[in-house]
Amino acid sequence: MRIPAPKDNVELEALEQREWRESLDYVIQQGDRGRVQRLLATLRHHSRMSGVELPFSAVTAYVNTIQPQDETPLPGSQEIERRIKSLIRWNAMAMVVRANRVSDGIGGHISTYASAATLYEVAFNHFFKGKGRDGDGDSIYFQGHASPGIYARAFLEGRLTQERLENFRHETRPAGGLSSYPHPWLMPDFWEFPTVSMGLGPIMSIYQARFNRYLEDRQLKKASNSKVWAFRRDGETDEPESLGAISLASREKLDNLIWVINCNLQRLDGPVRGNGQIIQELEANFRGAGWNVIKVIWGSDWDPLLAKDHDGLLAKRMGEVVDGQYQKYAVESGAYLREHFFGTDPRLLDMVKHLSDDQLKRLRLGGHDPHKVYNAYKRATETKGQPTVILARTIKGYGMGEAGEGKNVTHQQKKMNEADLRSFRTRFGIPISDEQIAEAPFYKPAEDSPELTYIRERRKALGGPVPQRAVRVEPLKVPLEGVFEEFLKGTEGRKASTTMVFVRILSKLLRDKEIGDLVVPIVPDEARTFGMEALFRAVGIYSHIGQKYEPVDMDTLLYYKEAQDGQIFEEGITEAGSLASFIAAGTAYATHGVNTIPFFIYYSMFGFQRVGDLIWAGADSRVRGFLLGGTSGRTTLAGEGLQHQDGNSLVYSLAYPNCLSYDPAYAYELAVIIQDGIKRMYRDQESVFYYLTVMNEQYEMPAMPEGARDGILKGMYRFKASTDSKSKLRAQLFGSGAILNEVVKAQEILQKYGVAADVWSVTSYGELYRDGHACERWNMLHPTETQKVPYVTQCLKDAPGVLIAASDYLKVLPDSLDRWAPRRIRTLGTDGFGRSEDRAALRDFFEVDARFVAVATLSELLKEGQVDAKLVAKAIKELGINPEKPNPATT
Ligand SMILES: Cc1ncc(C[n+]2csc(CCOP(=O)(O)OP(=O)(O)O)c2C)c(N)n1
Ligand SMILES: [Mg+2]
Repeated sequence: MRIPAPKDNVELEALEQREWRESLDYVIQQGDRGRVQRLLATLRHHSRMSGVELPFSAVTAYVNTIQPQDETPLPGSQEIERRIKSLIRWNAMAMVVRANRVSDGIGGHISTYASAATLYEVAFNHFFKGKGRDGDGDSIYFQGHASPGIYARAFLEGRLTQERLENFRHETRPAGGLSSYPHPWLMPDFWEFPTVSMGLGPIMSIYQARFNRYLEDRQLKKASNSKVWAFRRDGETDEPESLGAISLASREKLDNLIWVINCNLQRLDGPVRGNGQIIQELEANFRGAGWNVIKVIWGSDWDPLLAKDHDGLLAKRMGEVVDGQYQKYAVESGAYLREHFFGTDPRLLDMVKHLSDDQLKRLRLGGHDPHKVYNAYKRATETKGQPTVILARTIKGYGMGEAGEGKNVTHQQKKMNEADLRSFRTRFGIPISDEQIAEAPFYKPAEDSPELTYIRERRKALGGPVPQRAVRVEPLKVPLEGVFEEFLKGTEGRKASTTMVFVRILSKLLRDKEIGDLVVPIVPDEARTFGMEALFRAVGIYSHIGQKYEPVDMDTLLYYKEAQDGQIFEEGITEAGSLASFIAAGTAYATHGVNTIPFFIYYSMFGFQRVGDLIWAGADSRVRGFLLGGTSGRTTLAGEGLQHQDGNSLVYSLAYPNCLSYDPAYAYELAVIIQDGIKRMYRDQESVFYYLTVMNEQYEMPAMPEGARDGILKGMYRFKASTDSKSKLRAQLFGSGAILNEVVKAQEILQKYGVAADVWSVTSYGELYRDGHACERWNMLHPTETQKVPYVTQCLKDAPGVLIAASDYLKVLPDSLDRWAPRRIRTLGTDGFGRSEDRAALRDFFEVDARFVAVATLSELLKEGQVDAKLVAKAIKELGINPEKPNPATT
C-alpha cells in the first residue's frame, strides 16, 4: 500500500521515526548485538561529522540494566534460601533488641542489614568463595553496620555460640563477646577488613584488588579467579575517598573487583538525595570512570509492567520521581502508590488496573529480589576487562514495619515493641509463639533441619566459611646480617642523610636473595624527592600492561621503566591510595599467606596528619611494614615552610597502639631498627608496624658505639659521654633525629662554660613513654612484688646533673618522660607553624640549635643554684641570642 505524502513536518517526522525503527528492528532480528551497536556507532559518528552533536548522557533509563530475557534462573532452592534469610534477619534484629534491653544505650543497628539481607544471602549461597577452595578465597568488605546479620549467619553456621550473640557489644565478658563492627584487631579469626569508618572500605578494596593482581603478575601467588567484593552504601559515597579512586580500578582493568552499593536511598538523618536520584548520579560517575554498571532497581514483579510499556511511559515516570518521593511510596499504602505514582497518566493507571492495592504495595524492589540479585552477581563475575558496580535499590529497615521501615529514624532504631516483633515474625514466618515473642528469643533450627543442612552444604561447596581471617604464612627465617653490616661502620667522613641511608638499605633488601622479591616499595610521586629514582630501572614500576611507550629517558641508565613484573608502586599523588596499597601489602600474610614487606615513603606531613584514619584502619587490620616519614623535622626540612615542615607526626603516631615510632639520627640506628623490625614482624610474626622519620640533612654518619643496639631499640642510649670527669657542673643532654647533631655541638659549647655534659640519642620517646606506663601499671597492681623500674629511670640512675632535651617535634614528646626521670627535664621543641627559611635560621627561630641547648642547660644550672645569673646572661650575649625574639610557639 502506498503511504500518502505527509501533510506537515510533524507527520513527516513521525513517518521517519517509524521507518528508521523498522529498519533497526530488522537488524536486531537478523544480527547479533554487536552488529546493532556498530550500526548505531556509525550513525552517531556520521551525524557528528555532519555537524550534528548528540547531547551527552552518562545515564541510562531508570530501569534494570539486565533485561528479563537475558536472565538465568536462580539455582538451588529459593524456598529454603528464603527461610534461611528470614531466620538471619530475625536473629540479627533480636541481637540488637536484646542487647539494648539489657544495657540501654549499648547501640547496634537493625536497619542496615534489614535492607541488605538479600544482597548478602545470594552471595553467601552462590558466590563468596571461602579460603578452602584452591587455597585462596574472595576478599569481602562487609558494611560495618550490617555486622549483626553477618554474626547471625555465623550463628546458624555453628561458628558462633548463642552466648557470643548475647554478648554482642560486650567484648570484655569472660566468655567472649562480639565487636560492634568488623575489627580484625578484636576478632582476628573472623574479620579481615575494617570498614566502619565510612569511605575507607571503598578505597581499600580497590587497592586490594590491584594488589591481588600484582601478586599474580609478580608470581608471588598463583593466578586465581578470586574476587574482591565491596559491599558499600549510598550515603557513604559522599565521603571523598569513596569515589576518589574509582578511575584506578577501570584504568587497571580490575575485573576481579565487584562493588555492590546498597541504595536504600537513606543515610542516617534522612534521604541521601531527597531531591535527586542517587542511583542515576552514581551510574553517571561510574560509567564516566569506565566501570561496568549494573542497575538492579526493580524486582521481577515489575517485569510484566515494563514489558507492556511500549511507549516508554512507565520508564519515563520511573525516571522523573525523586528519591525523597520514592521513600514516601515505600512507607505508604498501595492506594497511595496508585494515586500518586501511576495516577499522573490514565495510561499508567490502566497498566496496573488488574492489580489490587495490596498487590501494588508488595511489588518488590530489585535489591530484595534474589533472582535479580543473582543475575547481577553472575554477570559481574563473568565480566572481563572492567570492574563492576551493582547499584541495588532497597528499602532501609525492610521488614521493620511501623518500627522503622523506610522511615527517617530507622538508622537509629534499636528497639521493637511486642507488636512490631509480632508482625516481623509473621512477615518472615519465624516459628516463635505469641507467648515467647516479647522476649525476642534467638532461633536456631535443629542441626539436621533442611535449613542448616543447606547452609552447610552451600558453604562447603564454596570453599568454607566467610568471613574468616586465617594466618597461614610461614615465618621468614633470615638473619640479614649481610644487608645491614655496612651501616654499623659509619661513613668515615662522607656525608649522607638518613633518607639516603634508607634508600641504600632498601636497595640492598631488594637485591637480597631470600627476601628481595617480598619487598614492596610504595611512593606517592615522590621517588625523586627521596633519591629513589635508580630503583625505577633496577626493579621496575608495576604496571599490569607493561610499558606501551618509549620512555623519554630510555637512553639513560636510570630510565622510567614500567613493567608487568615491576616491583614498585608509583601511586601518583595520593597518600590515601598509597596507604591502601600499604595495607593490602602489609596484610598479605593473612589475606594470601605471603610475607610481603611494604616500605611506604612519603612527605611526613602528609601521613598521620592527612590520612591518619587510614593508618588507624591499617593498625586495626594488623598491618605489618614500614612507614617512612620523609623530609621530616620542623627545622630539618629547609625552605618549604608552614605546610611541609613536620613537627607533629611523632606525636600523632603515639596514639596508634601497635605502631612503633622511631626518630633515628644515624645510619646504624636506622639499620638496627629496620633489621629488628623485619625480625619481629616477619620471623616472630608480631602484629606491629613501624613509623620511622627520615631526614634530608646530610652529615657524617658515625660508627655504632659498643653496646648501643639494645638501647636503640628500647628508645635511648648514651651516645657520647663527657671526657671531663672533674667538673662539678654536670648535664645530660638528649637529642634525636637531625637535632642530635646540635646537641653534640652544645656539648662542646658547654665545655667552654665549664659544664661537663653527656649526650644521649633518644631514638623513640614513644617507646620510652609506653615502657614507663607499663611499669607503673604493673607496680600498681603488684604492690608486694619487686617493683619494675622504667628503662628511662634505669638509664639516668647514675647520670648526674641537669636534664635537657631538644627535639625537632613538639615539646610534649620529651615532656612525656618527665615523671620517670630523676629530675625535671627542660625541653626544647618546635611547637608552632613552620617558616620558609634555611636550617640555621629555622633552628634559631624555633630555639632548638646548639646555642639554645647550651643556654637552656646553663639556665637549669642557675635554677639549681649552681651558676650565677650573670653567667647565663653572658652566654646569651656571647652566643648571639636575641632575648626579645617572639615566641615561635605562637607566632
Ligand atoms: C567517617 C564516618 N563518618 C560518619 C559515620 C557515622 N555513620 C554511621 S552509619 C551512617 C549513615 C549510613 O548511611 P548509608 O551510608 O547510606 O548506609 P546504610 O546504613 O543506609 O546502608 C553514618 C553517618 C561513620 N561511621 N564514619
Ligand atoms: Mg543508605
